[in-house]
Amino acid sequence: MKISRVDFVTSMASFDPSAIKPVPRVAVAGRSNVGKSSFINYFANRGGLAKTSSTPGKTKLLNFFEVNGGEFYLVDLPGYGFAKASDAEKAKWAAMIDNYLASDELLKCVLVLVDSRHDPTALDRQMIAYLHHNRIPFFVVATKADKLSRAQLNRQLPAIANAFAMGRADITSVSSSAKTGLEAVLARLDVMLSPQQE
Ligand SMILES: Nc1nc2c(ncn2[C@@H]2O[C@H](COP(=O)(O)OP(=O)(O)OP(=O)(O)O)[C@@H](O)[C@H]2O)c(=O)[nH]1
Ligand SMILES: [Mg+2]
Repeated sequence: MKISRVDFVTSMASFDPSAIKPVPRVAVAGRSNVGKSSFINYFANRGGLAKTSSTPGKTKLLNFFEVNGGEFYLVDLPGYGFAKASDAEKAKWAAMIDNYLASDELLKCVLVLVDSRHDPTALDRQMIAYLHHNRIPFFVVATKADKLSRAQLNRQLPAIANAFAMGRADITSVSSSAKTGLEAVLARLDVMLSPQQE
């Protein structure tokens, strides 16, 4: 797949399919601060398209980005597990994510981002279990690969796969700051978005 352009379209607090085109959606999910919005900027090759922050809890709405003038949408989701959020805020974000994932009939795939430096959290495992249970295709993308040496990555990626009861081949790693790893993600998306998958 070739990405020629990515444009921000709209933000929503609750999912309204009538506000966007009826084309496939690929959502980007993961813990707060894991690098979802940065990944979207890397994907778009456009810094500043999705708002990022070193402070967790930056993305607070569902943000829709149109790829290649309407081939599909990338959906930047609020992060889960933001420790400093109030219980009310956590519940609101969890409901927003759940409402979206459960109701978008054109959702083709979820990229579950995890930090390559850390073992997955209980919330990450919950997300994977949720996607399994709801039969939503997904794959895991380990972020911030630039923070680890090749040797460390070679240890950490199998550990992450293991924590999710997946194979090592089910995980790819990216660095949005060093701009590495996108090709492998795009190759998987090609498969996920191919008409045979419908
Ligand atoms: N070194 C490095 N830092 C990264 C990378 N990706 C993101 N970051 C940093 O991680 C922090 C969080 O990035 P965001 O993209 O805002 O994370 P997010 O998952 O969208 O966070 P929320 O919207 O709060 O859920 C920022 O300080 C980014 O600069 C990466 O590949 N390498
Ligand atoms: Mg974000």
